[in-house]
Order: sequence, then structure tokens, then C-alpha cells
Amino acid sequence: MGIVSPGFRGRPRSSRPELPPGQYLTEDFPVLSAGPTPRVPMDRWEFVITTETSREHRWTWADLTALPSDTPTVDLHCVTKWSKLGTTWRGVSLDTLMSDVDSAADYAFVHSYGGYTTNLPLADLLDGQAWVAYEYDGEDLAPEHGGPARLLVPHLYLWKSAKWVRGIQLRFDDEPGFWETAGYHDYGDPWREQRYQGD
Ligand SMILES: Nc1nc2c(c(=O)[nH]1)N[C@H]1C(S)=C(S)[C@@H](COP(=O)(O)O)O[C@H]1N2
Ligand SMILES: [Mo]
Repeated sequence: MGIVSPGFRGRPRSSRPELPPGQYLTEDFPVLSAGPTPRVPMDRWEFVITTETSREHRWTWADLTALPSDTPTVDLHCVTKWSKLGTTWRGVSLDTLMSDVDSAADYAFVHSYGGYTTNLPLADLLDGQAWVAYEYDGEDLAPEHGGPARLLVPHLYLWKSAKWVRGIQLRFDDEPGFWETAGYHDYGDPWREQRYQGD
């Protein structure tokens, strides 16, 4: 038996190393929204981080887009089992947004225009792991994908990446959000298949 087996023509798609267990590749970009796409006039759009002591840090659209931005290329993993590899975004990192925020909180409760919510540990938003993203593939982020701006936390299942993000509350307690209340996992690591509570 040789080192290269005859007939081997590359890695089967299902075993691409970038694919977490149970996921399959998709080339298109599915839209998954639990309700209608909210429309927010840009002169009224704002993003707010509220600390555990109720201190509020606010950014208008002009404030947000004036901050230094990153252009991460990341893989997306949806709990409904599609993954999309190598997506490129522009956004402001949570490290930048949190740089003047004084907090000892452990958890983040994210809320969106339209009422969607999701929860995750604050540490998972920091150290280059999360952005408030406003461009996808070199274009303004489309409304159905969360435009004008969405949270992007690609190392967790995509339901944590709240579209139409409006704010983040920093808390000592982990309160379940929209899908988490319905039985989805509080953390949602795709590499450990943390799809549902108890996984
Ligand atoms: N505000 C809001 N954010 C949301 C959702 C939603 O319904 N509302 N769905 C989540 C889920 S389950 C997924 S898989 C992704 C889908 O993002 P996409 O529609 O850009 O593919 O958004 C997440 N963020
Ligand atoms: Mo999802």
C-alpha cells in the first residue's frame, strides 16, 4: 500500500478540518430570522453598553464608524447544521468598544432592535473574538443579515451573533436569551456540539 491511495482526490467535504462535528458546508448565505427585519432610521440608531452599575456607554452611527475597524475573515456555524467558511466582514472589535468601560461583570446579555436577545460570557466578546460588524464581503451589511450592524461572535453558534444589535448589558448572572430560553445552550460551542441545554 503506497502513501497516497489510488483514487484519492482530496479530502471528503465532510472531513474538512474547519467543519465542526455534525456540520455541512454551504456556499450560499441562508437567512435565519425569528421575526421581521427591523428598520431603524440611522439618525436614531445607537449602540449602548450598560455596565453592572447601570453606567451607559453610547455610540451613534457616526461614533461607531469613526472608530478603528477590523476586517476579520471567519467561519460561520449555525446550529441548524450549515457552516459557511471564509466570510469577510468589517466591524469594530468589542475590545475597542470596551476599552473605556469599567466592569467586573462575567456575563453579557445582548439585545437587538426588534427584541431578540442572547447571552454569553463577557470573556467570549474580548481578545479579538467579537465585533459589531457593519460590512459583509466589502458591502454594507444587508438588512436581512443584520444591517446596519450585527454582533459577530464566530467561535460560537451563529445564534449568538445578534443581528440588528442595539446594546449589551454586562451582568454578574447569566440570564438566558431568546433561543436559550427555548432550550438552546447557554454557551454554544460548535466544536463541542453544545446545541441544547444539557449538551
Ligand atoms: N436579531 C436577531 N439576531 C439573530 C437571529 C434573529 O432571529 N434575530 N437569528 C440568529 C440565528 S439562529 C442565526 S443562525 C443567525 C443567522 O444569521 P443570517 O441570517 O445572517 O444567516 O442570526 C442569529 N441572530
Ligand atoms: Mo441559527
